Amino acid sequence: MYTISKPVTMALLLTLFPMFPIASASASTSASASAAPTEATVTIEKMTFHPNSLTIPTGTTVTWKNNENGATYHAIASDQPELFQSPDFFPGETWKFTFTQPGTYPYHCTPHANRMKGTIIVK
Ligand SMILES: [Cu+2]
Repeated sequence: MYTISKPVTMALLLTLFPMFPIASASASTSASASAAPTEATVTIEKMTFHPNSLTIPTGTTVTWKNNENGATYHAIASDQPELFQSPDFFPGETWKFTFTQPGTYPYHCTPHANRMKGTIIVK
């Protein structure tokens, strides 16, 4: 009895056990492939972008949020012409842009170009 049931148990273990790593590996692969788009936020306070330099994965949507006190409006524009340009947005308002290509994207604030500069690094 033992000589028969033991090999059967071993065979069952060998058959079943490798399924767990395979199942978890395929689960994590599909999870990263179908992951929801990443979101990131740059806050604007006292004429400064926080963070000033932001590194994100490709496909991330960046939201710029105007957190100024008062009525100071800002507008986000890529240094490279015609890549992105927001309208003016006021305290409490936001503007979003999705980065679909890897690269380094320096940008500035249109009304305060001389003192408000930031960089988005897309990997
Ligand atoms: Cu500004």
